[in-house]
Amino acid sequence: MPGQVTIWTYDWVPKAPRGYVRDLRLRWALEEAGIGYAVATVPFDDRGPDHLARQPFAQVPFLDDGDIRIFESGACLLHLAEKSEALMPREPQEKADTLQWFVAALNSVEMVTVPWWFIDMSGQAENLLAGWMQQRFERLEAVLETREWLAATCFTVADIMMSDVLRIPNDLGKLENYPALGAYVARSCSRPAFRKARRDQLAHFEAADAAKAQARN
Ligand SMILES: N[C@@H](CCC(=O)N[C@@H](CS)C(=O)NCC(=O)O)C(=O)O
Repeated sequence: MPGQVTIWTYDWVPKAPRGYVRDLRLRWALEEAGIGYAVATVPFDDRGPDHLARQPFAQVPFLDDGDIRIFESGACLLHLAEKSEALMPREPQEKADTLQWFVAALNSVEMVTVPWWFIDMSGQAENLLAGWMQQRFERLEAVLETREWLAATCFTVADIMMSDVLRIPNDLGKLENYPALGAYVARSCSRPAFRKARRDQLAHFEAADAAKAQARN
């Protein structure tokens, strides 16, 4: 459908990742921008060639925007940011600030936090990435002690990405020694757009549970 924005996610996931599946980043951005969207699904259990044709690692999310198809949550968010100043200012320096912090969220913070988290989940006594992750948090703490949002003087898509990246360490208690970071995540996650995005994702997977239960009966 021309102009229709569709977020693709899984039809179902286990309980643990609910509320964290990265389609939430796209939902959040679209809610912030006030752009309507639909949600479509691919099977979680049986990832076939149609899914691989859209996302070569058989992951989610990916996005349709009319005839445009795009995968990687970061690429999808930057694509959406082109559609709305609510996500990225148009003034050149403010736009550059937004882009640098957006990439820093992925390439300097998430590239440490996700491997740290996987090692943490494996139950290893010592997590060799802990010190590196703390260094990143210390530097970011110094930045966020001085301002409300990362780029420009307003909330941008860089804050969606950075806050979402920080949510997992925050929820695991790893930001307790970083009050500015903790307050930043709380500030971001208290936004109505985030709350709706999270609520809708949880409802999506709860509906999938109900459909599965009905199919069994
Ligand atoms: N870099 C990718 C990562 C996507 C990703 O890790 N997706 C998760 C859900 S949040 C997934 O599909 N996990 C299942 C898997 O990797 O098999 C992005 O940001 O879109």
